[in-house]
Amino acid sequence: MALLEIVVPDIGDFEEVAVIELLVKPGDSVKAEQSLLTVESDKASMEIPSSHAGVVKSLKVALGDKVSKGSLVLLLEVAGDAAVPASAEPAAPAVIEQKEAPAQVTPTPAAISSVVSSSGPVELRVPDIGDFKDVTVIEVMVKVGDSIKLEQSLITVESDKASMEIPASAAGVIKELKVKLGDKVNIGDLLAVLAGFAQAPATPAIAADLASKVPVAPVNQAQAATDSVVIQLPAAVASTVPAHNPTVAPLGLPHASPSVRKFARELGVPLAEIKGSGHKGRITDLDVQSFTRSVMSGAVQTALIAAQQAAKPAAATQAGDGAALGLIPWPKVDFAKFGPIERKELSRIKKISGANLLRNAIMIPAVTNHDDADITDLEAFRVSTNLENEKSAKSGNNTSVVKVTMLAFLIKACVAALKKYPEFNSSLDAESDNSALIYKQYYHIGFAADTPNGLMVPVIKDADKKGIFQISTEMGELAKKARDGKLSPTEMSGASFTISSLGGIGGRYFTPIINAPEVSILGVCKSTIEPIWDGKAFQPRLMLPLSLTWDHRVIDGAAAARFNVYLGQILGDFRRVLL
Ligand code: CAO
Repeated sequence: MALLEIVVPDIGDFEEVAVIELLVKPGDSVKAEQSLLTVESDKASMEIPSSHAGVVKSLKVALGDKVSKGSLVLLLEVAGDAAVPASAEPAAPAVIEQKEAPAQVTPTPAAISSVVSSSGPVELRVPDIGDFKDVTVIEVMVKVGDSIKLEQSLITVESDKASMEIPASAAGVIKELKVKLGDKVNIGDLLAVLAGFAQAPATPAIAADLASKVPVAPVNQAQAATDSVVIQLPAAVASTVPAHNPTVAPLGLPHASPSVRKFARELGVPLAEIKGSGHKGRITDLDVQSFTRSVMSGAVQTALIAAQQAAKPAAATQAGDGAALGLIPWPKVDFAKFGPIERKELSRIKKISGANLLRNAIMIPAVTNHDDADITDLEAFRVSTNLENEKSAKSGNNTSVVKVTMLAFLIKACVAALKKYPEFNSSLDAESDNSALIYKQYYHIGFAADTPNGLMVPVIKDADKKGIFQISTEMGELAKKARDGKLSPTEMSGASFTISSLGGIGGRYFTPIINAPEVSILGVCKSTIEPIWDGKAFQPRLMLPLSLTWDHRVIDGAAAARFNVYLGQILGDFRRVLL
């Protein structure tokens, strides 16, 4: 085994670009060419892939860090030793090969001057876009007759790993458009013909800027003699499209081009909340505009009311001053005036989950039903099962002792209730503006885990097919991973229902926030012995407080009450599952 330093390769003109997404963590096995992180400048984002297969030993960058060519990204443990250098320069094999970065073509001064002085029709062709071949046009941002500016994006192309915006190297009016949605393009393909340089840059300063940013192919002699000038477009800028990858956690980047992301950032619009109307659900600038309009026009009135009710200090930190929702500004207080204070940055998890919680609290018309389940017999069974296990372990009959937890029984009971009331295991179909319900035929149950860094929700997949022992084992492993910060995105995604248990801590009832796009969540608190009237006398029974929050767009109050009653009946007597 050898340790390899992975550094940022030559990424062209990009300097001091921000790390906006970490796609791996220590302990992860990565394949060669697997993406490690995403960086973003104001114009583009790109994934930095690994040149080697190996295991991530440690990360050397954090979200928000600024990196440039040569910055150390991570240490990778790779098989073999002598063949691998301990530290690799960008050009060395340890880093992403040059071909992975946007190709750079150095323009000649002659080429530049021919660009800026020509006034005839101009053919715009696909530049050298590295290894990308037969990439699909997924967005055409211009049309015939459009006056385009220098560097305005013309089209977006997409491979299975990345999307690229192709900007214009010259200003002018589009006379002919040679590509349409769905076309496959390659280097050199003709994209459009400009009717001359209506606003061609002419000053030396702009020409110099062109020289640094716009690679221009040598002018073809034959064409130079005519009015047409063949211009090679700037090297493509790559943007990641992780939304296509089902294993990526819901916190991945929305499916949008860099310019749309920039536009959204400028307006303070959270892209994650926008439903894209473009190809494959891609978010366009029109989507960003209409989202902004709907917020400003009060179309999310319900949301505003909920926001006013739910506004808490933590919410303000996640949503700026609330102005985007039309709320009065959040009070900014100089607390130091009143006494000693200490400021501590929120953890990354808190920042991310805070934004999600705020969105869910605002967007979902949520109601919570409280009920109690009599778990006297179930708890007795759980305790005796654990005792039997321990005994059998001591006598050497059972080497792997699994502690059976109440949460494991709750998961099984919830699966039974979800089967009986399937709308609780559904999601609104965002693709059709919430006009349909998607009923899931799988039962992946998320459970909230308290970790030193904040709340995480690992998921027990296919809980309907697993027994109590297996669920208890998996839960123990996932909860440990959550506390150690080692959960993978896959282990946190795909839940169809969530349980938040505060049973081990205390309290009576609470109002959990739905984990969108799920439509309900069960909160569980500490069970206590209570006097329950059996018709003749009060009996001491162990009662478990349940708090079921549900989305009123999907579920009615009566259904929620039935779900809780049924859940209580199952927890009271699991044999009912068989009925
Ligand atoms: N009532 C009474 N006691 C309970 C109970 C309940 N409902 N649930 C668990 N307990 C007891 C258990 O019996 C156990 O006691 P012993 O140590 O004496 O055996 C103890 O609490 C710990 O229980 P456990 O090991 O079974 O753990 P758990 O399944 O309750 O919890 C986990 C696991 C990951 C859910 C928990 O560690 C956790 O993180 N809980 C917090 C979740 C949270 O933060 N929710 C809020 C989300 S909204 O902000």
